Amino acid sequence: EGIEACGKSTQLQLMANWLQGLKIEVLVTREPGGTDLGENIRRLLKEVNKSEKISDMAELLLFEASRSQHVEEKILPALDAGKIVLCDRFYDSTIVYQGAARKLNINFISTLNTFASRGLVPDMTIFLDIPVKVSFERIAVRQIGRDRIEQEGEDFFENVRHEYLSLCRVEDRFVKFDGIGDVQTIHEKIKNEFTRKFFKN
Ligand code: Z5A
Repeated sequence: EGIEACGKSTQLQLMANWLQGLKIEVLVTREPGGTDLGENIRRLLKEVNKSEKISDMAELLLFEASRSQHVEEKILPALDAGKIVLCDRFYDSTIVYQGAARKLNINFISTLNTFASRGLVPDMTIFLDIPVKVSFERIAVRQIGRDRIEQEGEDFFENVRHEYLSLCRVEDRFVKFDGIGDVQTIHEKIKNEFTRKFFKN
């Protein structure tokens, strides 16, 4: 989890490579997306459509629809098969983006999250923390333009980051890492924490 361009996808792929090197089966997936339906919803949510604004509530329900399909079609079967599921964003993104930033009711979102995910709770949630300024700088050097949500202003992402930091304080499954610094060094720190938590008694 984290604000845009915090390095989630980079670190997730490094973790997948490491685990696969240990002959551990992993499912690498993402939200929104992860299934055909979810990837279609993802396109709808990311595209900038100047003629129609997606309402905040419709946006929330689209994220939850993607999640519901994802959990049923991909995540639960992978867990049943004994795989480790590495997911780029999960329902905490809905708490911070649709709850803290869009200002929809967080208790209601928690209920929807539980419903859409069939009560699943991640064993560990990694939060990569970077300042909003750094996020904007990383997005600016990227070749692709800003998607619909990325076009929100600085205050929006400050609220997102602030809520992630609050979650880190209250949810035991959250582990916070500094997302600034050398990619490999961050990977080593995540790997060490993962090893401590899951591979040592
Ligand atoms: N969203 C929501 O609102 N509600 C929900 O319930 C869910 C999602 C599930 C999904 O976007 C959007 O949906 C997202 C939240 C919302 N919206 N926004 N805005 P996404 O998943 O496609 O993309 P993203 O979350 O915005 O992240 P990203 O752009 O894909 O970036 P990332 O995965 O965090 O980082 P990265 O791709 O690994 O790296 C980004 C760049 O930084 C890249 O050029 C790297 O080379 C560079 N990088 C990575 N690590 C470093 C370090 N350590 N130093 C320097 N540069 C680095």
